Amino acid sequence: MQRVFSGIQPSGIPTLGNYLGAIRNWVALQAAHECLYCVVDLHAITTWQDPATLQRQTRELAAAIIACGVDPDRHILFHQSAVPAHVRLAWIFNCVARIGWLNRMTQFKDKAGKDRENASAGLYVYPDLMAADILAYHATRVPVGDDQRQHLELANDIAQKFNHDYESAFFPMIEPLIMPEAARVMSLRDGTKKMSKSDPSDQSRINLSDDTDAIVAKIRKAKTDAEPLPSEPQGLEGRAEARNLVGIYAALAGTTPASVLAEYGGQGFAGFKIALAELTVTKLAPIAAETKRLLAEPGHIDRVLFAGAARAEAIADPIVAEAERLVGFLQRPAK
Ligand code: AQP
Repeated sequence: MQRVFSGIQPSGIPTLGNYLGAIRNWVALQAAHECLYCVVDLHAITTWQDPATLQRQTRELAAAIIACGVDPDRHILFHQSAVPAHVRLAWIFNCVARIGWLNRMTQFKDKAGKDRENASAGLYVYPDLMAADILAYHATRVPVGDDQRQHLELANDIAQKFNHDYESAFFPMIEPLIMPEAARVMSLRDGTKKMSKSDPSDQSRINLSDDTDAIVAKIRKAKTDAEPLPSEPQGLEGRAEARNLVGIYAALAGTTPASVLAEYGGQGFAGFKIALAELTVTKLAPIAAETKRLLAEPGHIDRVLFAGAARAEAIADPIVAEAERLVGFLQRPAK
């Protein structure tokens, strides 16, 4: 059975983008894979996180992932900081990856913005830690949103260079699993910007914890243009906001933009937005309710995460110990 690894940062409340681009696929993959899903708190602190908020968001995110349908008994759900193998391997990968490779990462450029000199060193080497997250488990299948494709290519470059430098075939190649519909959900305020849980504007995103009123209001106010919806997907060219809303509808309904437009093409946005809000509420309300229920039981989420971490460590430890042996680090003597 192939091993799947994927992670999500506790840097805010998970959004519809995280759900459609990642978590929904995580749930589906459980049927035929061995899955490790990780709340990547080490990644989150590459940008400033208030400590108390980080703790709360780590629990809330884990609860939301379970509420979406990830099964922490049959698969493994854990938080990254509880498994030191990630950092051990990331350091080796910092020494394998080339500065020129990291310089090409568009996510660093986006997140660091104009003030690059003031970005954390952690943000710069983020892709090395991400490669370690996956390769510490010899995972080969990684479900991510389209925005993470470049990082996975870099992870494969790192694996290849490690294998070459240390004359081994130790690390396998990774295959990104990117679902075509709504692989990239965009901001409700700007169709050219990704929907992000850390966007300063709450109106730009739908949070998995939003109630019906909030969802309806955000979709009603979502930016659109003055034209009616086109009858075919080609008509969405150059209309980023319209394309985004149609893409979200198609992804939530499990259909294609073409069939959404076959139904709504020629109409204005008002009616379409009502239908989209209804669909979104139907899909997200049960998730929000279950998240709330899970969080009401004190200590439960922590117990789930630490139990997952112990099982994750049992897989990662021998793999990372072997990487360290290949590098030339002394091995712990047998007792
Ligand atoms: N807008 C999106 N559309 C599709 N997929 C998305 N993902 C995130 N945003 C979208 C996918 O969610 C997974 C987890 O992402 P992450 O939390 O590790 O980091 P991110 O990609 O940087 O997500 P955010 O929401 O934008 O977080 P912040 O605001 O903290 O930077 C990934 O698989 C990602 O593709």
